[in-house]
This record gives sequence, structure tokens and C-alpha cells, in this order.
Amino acid sequence: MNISKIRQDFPILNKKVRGKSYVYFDNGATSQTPKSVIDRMSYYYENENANVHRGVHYLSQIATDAMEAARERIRKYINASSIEEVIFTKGTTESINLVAHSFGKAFIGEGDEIIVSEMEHHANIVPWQMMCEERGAILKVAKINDDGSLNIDSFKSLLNSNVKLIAIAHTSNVMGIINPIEELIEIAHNENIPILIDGAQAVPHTKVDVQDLDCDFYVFSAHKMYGPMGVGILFGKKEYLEKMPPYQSGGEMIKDVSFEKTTFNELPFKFEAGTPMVADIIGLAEAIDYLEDIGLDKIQDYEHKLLEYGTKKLLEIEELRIIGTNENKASVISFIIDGIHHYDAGSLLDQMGVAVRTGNHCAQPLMKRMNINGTIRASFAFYNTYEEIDILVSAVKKVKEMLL
Ligand code: 7TS
Repeated sequence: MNISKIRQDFPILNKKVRGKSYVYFDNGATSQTPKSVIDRMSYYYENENANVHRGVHYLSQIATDAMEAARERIRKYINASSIEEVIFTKGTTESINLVAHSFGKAFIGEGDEIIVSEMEHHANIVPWQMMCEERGAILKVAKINDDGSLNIDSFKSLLNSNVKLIAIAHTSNVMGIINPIEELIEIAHNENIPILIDGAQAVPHTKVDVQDLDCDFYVFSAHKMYGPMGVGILFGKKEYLEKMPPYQSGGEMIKDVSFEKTTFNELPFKFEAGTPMVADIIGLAEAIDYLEDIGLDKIQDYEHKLLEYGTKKLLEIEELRIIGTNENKASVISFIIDGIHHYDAGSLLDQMGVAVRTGNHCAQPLMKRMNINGTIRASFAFYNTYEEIDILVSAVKKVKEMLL
């Protein structure tokens, strides 16, 4: 991979902050956008912008065709068996809320159980918690080990005939730990329990094949995989989606409306009320083209090298401790330095030109489990370099000198 050439594809990476090059290590929160994606969205607004699925006019046809071609592109990328299983949402959070609401209405009753894990992002906790409260169901939590990996025995011990859904991260946003989802899906299906995979942190680093995985739901956001903000995907098996009621209602999602009775549109439109984010959807398809042009295997390989290099270099710093030491990881390193508050460290790192994320990363239960109040998180993308990691490491050393 020619990283300096790749970096030219991302205009923001060449921007100076406070007169200096800026090291962007907050890719887990939002990745940067290549020019091809930005250009494709500008092209849409300059040449194709119109509302979709409702106009007979030329522009509306063009916009509809472009959006539906993007849906097919995304379907193909994740290998869903049909476009009916590819629903556009605002992001991972909305995808999970949709399932919690609609699956909850269709399938969850008093005394039923939902399983999540201790490492989940709040987006994969709170919607289930609220749904459980509404429906008199119970949220059960699978434990993790001290190295951040899922405790499979704890996971298995929660399974019983009351469990109606399992919702679990593919990759932890805080620690980068990759869950053995193939195994979890198999275990779940042996008990006839459907399983939702939160892939927000996995899709930027690895290729996902939903048929191969055989998961029942898979959710992710475009803005963490080099696409735009404002669009996400809900993949769901048709057998479930067909039985689930609409999430939001209004235009687009209906077949016939009268004051006496409204009938709903077919999949996937049943779950897509209102005007969709057409430019962003097309932008996501363009981001997928970009990723596939480079090759996910190459991306994964290179990012793993960055992870190994970063881990080794950071661990040379005394008093620095990595949270999530299991080896099966994506390119995310969360660390703490005894005696230094993560927020102070993050602010100083920013002053030195290094963008990291600090805090609880929307995973307060995980912080509690690990007995910490926050971490400093560096999450690497394929446009990052070994030199940038060196800059981070020497900046962390300086922070230590200043604050300890
Ligand atoms: N699930 C996981 C595993 C995530 O990492 C995130 C966002 C979400 C769900 C929610 O995604 P959204 O696109 O709907 O907001 N994670 C982070 C993060 O780690 N730092 O900022 C956002």
C-alpha cells in the first residue's frame, strides 16, 4: 500500500492545525472522507438532486436510480441475499433503536430476556433497556474477562428458552477487542435465538458477509467507514423484517392511506419513512468502492502492523497500561497512565497536534467493569503511519513529564 498516495485522497489530512500537521487518531469516532466520496456527493447536488420514489420527472428518476443502485452496491458488499434486507437508517444508533422498537413489539413479552455484554456501547444497551422496561422483559449481561475478551462461559450460562434476542458488538469501540461472532452466532442458533451484531467498529477494518455469518441483524454507520455522516445500515433477515411492524410512519412507508386504515409498503421501504438522505447513501456506496479498490485484506494487514507497532511503543512508557490486552484486536488502543486524568492528557495531546478520544467512550458499564473512569483512545486507520505513532508516543512522554 502506498500510504503517501492514499493520504493525498483525503483533503483533510493535508490541513494544518495551529500551523502544524495534525495526527488524526480518532477514527473510531469518525473516519475521514476521501475526495471521491465528497465529489460524488457534490455531483449529486449539482446534477441529480430531487426527491426519490415519488416523481415522474427526469431528475426524480435519476435520483431514485442512483439511490437504488447504491442500495444494490451495499447489498452486494455485505452479501445480503436481497435488497429487501438492506434498510437505510441514520446510523448504527437508529438501526438498533429500530430493531429494539419493532422486534420488541413483534416478539418480546413479559418475562422474556435479551442478552447484551459488558463491553457494549451505550447505543447497544439503552435501546434494549428501554424496550425491556416497556415490555416487562429482562436485560441480561454477559461478562467479560480481565483481558477484555468476552467470557464465553458467562455468555452460555445466560441462554435459556426465555431469551428472545442477543445483541453484541462485533468489535469493542473502547478496546478494539474482536468478538468471536461466528461462534456466538452458532451458539445462539443452536438455542434458536436470533442475534444482532453491532458492526459499527468492525466494518471499517474487515469485510463482512452476512450470509456467511448467518447473523439475523447486522448494523453499522457510514461515517466510521470513510463515508458521510447521517446514514447507516440495518441488515435484517427477511423472515424477521416481514413480521416486524414499521418503526416510524409517514410518507414512503405506506401502500394505501385512508382515515379508516393504512396499509404498509413492502420491504425495505416499510422501514424508511420520509425523505431519505439520498446524497449520503450514494456517498456510502462510493466509500465502499474506494475501500474495495484498496482491498480490505491489505487494509487489515497494514492496520494490524500499526496496532502491533503502537502497542509495543506505548508499552515502553512506564506507568502506561493498555485496557483490553487480548490479542484478537482491531487497530484501537485504549490506555491509561496512572496518576494522570485522561481529559488532561487528551487536551495536552491535542495542543501537541495529536487528536485522540478521551473519556468513557459511551461505555460506562465497561469503565465500571474495568475499574477506571475513562481512557485515552488512539484508533488507527489505513491512512495513518508509523511516524504518526512515533509522534503520539513522544507526545505521551511529554505529557507524563508535564503532569507527573
Ligand atoms: N456501536 C458502537 C460499537 C460504536 O462504536 C458506536 C459509535 C455506535 C454503536 C454508535 O454509532 P453512531 O454512528 O450511531 O453514533 N462509537 C463512537 C466512539 O467510539 N466514539 O465516538 C462514537
